[in-house]
Amino acid sequence: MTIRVGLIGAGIMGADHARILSQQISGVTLQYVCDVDAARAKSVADASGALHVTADPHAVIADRSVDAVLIASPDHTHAPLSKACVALGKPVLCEKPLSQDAKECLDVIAAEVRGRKRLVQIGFMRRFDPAYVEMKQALAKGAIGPALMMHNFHRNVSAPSNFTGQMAITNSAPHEFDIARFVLDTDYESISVFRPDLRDSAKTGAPVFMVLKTVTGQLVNVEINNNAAYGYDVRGELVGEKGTVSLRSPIASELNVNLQTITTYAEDWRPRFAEAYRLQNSAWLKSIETGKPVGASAWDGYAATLIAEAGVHSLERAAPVKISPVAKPVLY
Ligand code: ISE
Repeated sequence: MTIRVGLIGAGIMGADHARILSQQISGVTLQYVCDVDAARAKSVADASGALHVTADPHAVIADRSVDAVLIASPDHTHAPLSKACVALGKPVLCEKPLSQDAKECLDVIAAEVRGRKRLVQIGFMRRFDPAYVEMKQALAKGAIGPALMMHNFHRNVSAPSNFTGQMAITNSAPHEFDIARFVLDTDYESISVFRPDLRDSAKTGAPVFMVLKTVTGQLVNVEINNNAAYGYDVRGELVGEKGTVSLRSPIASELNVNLQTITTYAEDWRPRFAEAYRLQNSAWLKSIETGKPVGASAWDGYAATLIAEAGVHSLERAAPVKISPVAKPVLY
């Protein structure tokens, strides 16, 4: 079965998904690359062998030659376009976040509940990262005893000029909010967010340090530093009563020269999580064939956005904020 995909968005992530689908996964063709920037859409289409280019996302979603949709357009378009896919019964892989607004996430959930079918997968690709999978498996089989804490560091080289300090919480941190829920198989009770005084005013967005309590008694801390300068560096350590499990970055080699051992950091998340994206996209396409959803659902997208909203409020109020989700529909 060949699955015909319509790609919406030809920016950093759209181009990378086009590369993954066209070069790393069989049984899939790209019918469309859609972007408001025609030149960018054509460039990605030419590189990936996509058949058509357009600037109209709804034409992509409605086209009968499109079996499934991958949304990699700007964040504010994710929820409306996901809803349009659900309305037409089209499976969709939507890049994170589902929305920056929890209420918008609930609209997508309501559309799926009405259709009685999960069609939306959210692009929390770390759930497919081999290191996080091993971390979750170690906990599940009791290798480290009951989980107590999870430490997370998420550092980018530098933040883009449009990146506000709040986006450390609403754009970057949703990865940690989701992966800690996934690994610990739990939900959050509260979040407290702190920020150090940034000396370099030229940098956009100071680091944030967050402490979350889970409903099952664990502590999760998350440092987001989008101006770390030295490299793209994501670390995680799960602490249990008998031991710990730490992530190891997929470094291919060590250079030994001049009395030194040198390893190199990735410049951004794409090489660091290349295997996670390949496995995520492959699993998504397989789920379309089997009809059995995989990965993060629209509910998981809502959960991450709800935590992010509470995190922004905690930073503003300089106080802990409780997390109060709505009742989870049976569908999830
Ligand atoms: C970006 O949108 C991503 O999703 C990356 O995985 C993350 O590392 C980065 O901080 C985000 O801005």
